[in-house]
Amino acid sequence: MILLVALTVAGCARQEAARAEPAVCGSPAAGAVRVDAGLRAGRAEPAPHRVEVAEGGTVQLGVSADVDAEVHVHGYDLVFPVRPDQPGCVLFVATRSGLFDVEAHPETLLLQIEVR
Ligand SMILES: [Cu+2]
Repeated sequence: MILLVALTVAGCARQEAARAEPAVCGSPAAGAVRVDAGLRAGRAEPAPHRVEVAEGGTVQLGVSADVDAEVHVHGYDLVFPVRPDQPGCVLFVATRSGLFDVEAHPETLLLQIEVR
């Protein structure tokens, strides 16, 4: 059973975020835009970049890290954990247009998702 848990997110303006359901990282989801990001030695790798997604499209976001971290997709308020031995993934439908930061908390910007 998977529980959705509201939790406090430090380091940004959002007070609450939904804990995202883990998704499968390895296999690309059909029709989804695959976005990968990494956190290495406290920095985004590759360097923070912008990814365009059509509104209504599905995004499959995968993040790997060399430390334990929480990844936060702003605007959609999705949070999921990553660990060195376990990349984190989330699959979501881009129903809101705009420019949204994806952070590794507390404050490392990994990338921006532009939904238009
Ligand atoms: Cu955040």
